[in-house]
Amino acid sequence: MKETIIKIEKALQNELKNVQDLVALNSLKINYLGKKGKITLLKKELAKFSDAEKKEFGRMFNELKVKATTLIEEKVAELEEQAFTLKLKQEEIDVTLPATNLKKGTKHPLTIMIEEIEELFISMGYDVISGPEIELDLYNFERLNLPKNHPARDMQDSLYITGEVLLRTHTSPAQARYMEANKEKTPIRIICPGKVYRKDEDDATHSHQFMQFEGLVVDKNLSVANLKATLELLVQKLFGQDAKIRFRPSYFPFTEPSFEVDVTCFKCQGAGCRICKDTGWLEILGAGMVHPEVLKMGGYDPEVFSGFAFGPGPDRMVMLKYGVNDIRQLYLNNIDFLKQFGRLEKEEN
Ligand code: FA5
Repeated sequence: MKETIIKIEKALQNELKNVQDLVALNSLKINYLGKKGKITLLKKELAKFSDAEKKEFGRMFNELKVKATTLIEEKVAELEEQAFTLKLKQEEIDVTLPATNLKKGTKHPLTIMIEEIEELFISMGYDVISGPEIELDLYNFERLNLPKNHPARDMQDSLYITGEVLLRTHTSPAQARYMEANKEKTPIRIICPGKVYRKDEDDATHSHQFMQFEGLVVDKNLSVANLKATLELLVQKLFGQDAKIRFRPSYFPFTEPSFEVDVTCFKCQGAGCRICKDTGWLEILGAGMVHPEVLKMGGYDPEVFSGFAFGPGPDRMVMLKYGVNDIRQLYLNNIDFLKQFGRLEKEEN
């Protein structure tokens, strides 16, 4: 019996050395400690011996069983550790490998334009605000000195939702809303970029949805000179230091005097070409001194306060700056067209 026990232990130790994985180890365990395993069957042999031998062999048998269990458990731990280390190695990340070149999206040209405009005005102390695209007739027209049935309402073909609610036709309601909310607070210096909507027929220069941004300054002693200086800075930032502007008299019910503002043609620098129809100038925005009635309705005494406002259309400015000849390109989501505006994308191609 003694020899058998020693033999089994040796055999177990030898076999354990060759076990490479947990599956093989499990069958080895069954082979020794399972119901019909070599060690388990040995117990039955004990019955054959005298009481004294039973005592000695029984102790040896128990020691063998404990030892076998321990050796197998240790082997389990060893194999698990090996498997874990292997897994870590397989999943190791080489941080020195060059990164894969992910295709990046690009900013939409309108976003680029608006961000450039915002940057300039923020640097001059303006706040950037937003207003609702679904607007009340009250702010879109009435508070801007356009009472019901005013003929100038026809200047902007409107999309009404109910009798009193419409899609804003311009960003000018921001003027009325901001003055109302900040009564008597001066100075006001805001720009309000956003989408506007008109029942215009879409063509190369008109879209039924386009961008505008409203500029409004209210303070004491403001004059057309302040408006002109501000707009000069704007066009120089967008079209270069040599860009010049000129004011032409115009009419908006909410400004007096009112102007159409032209910028020197980006293509011919004023010499005259096809783009500017040989005039050397391109129209970019409407502007003027805030009408006394609009100041009054906004809660500002026109005897004390004055203001200027301007409303450029970034779509047309993008067209001018980048030579886009059809406004609809800005709304078609044509990837090839949009890609041209991403500096990063350009570098990649
Ligand atoms: C206005 O909307 C006035 N609210 C601007 C203003 C603000 C005047 C403050 C005085 C003081 P107008 O309708 O001209 O004005 O539009 C302003 C600009 O929006 C135009 O110069 C043009 O750049 C752009 N625009 C007008 N209609 C369209 C259109 N259908 N598609 C694309 N851009 C347009």
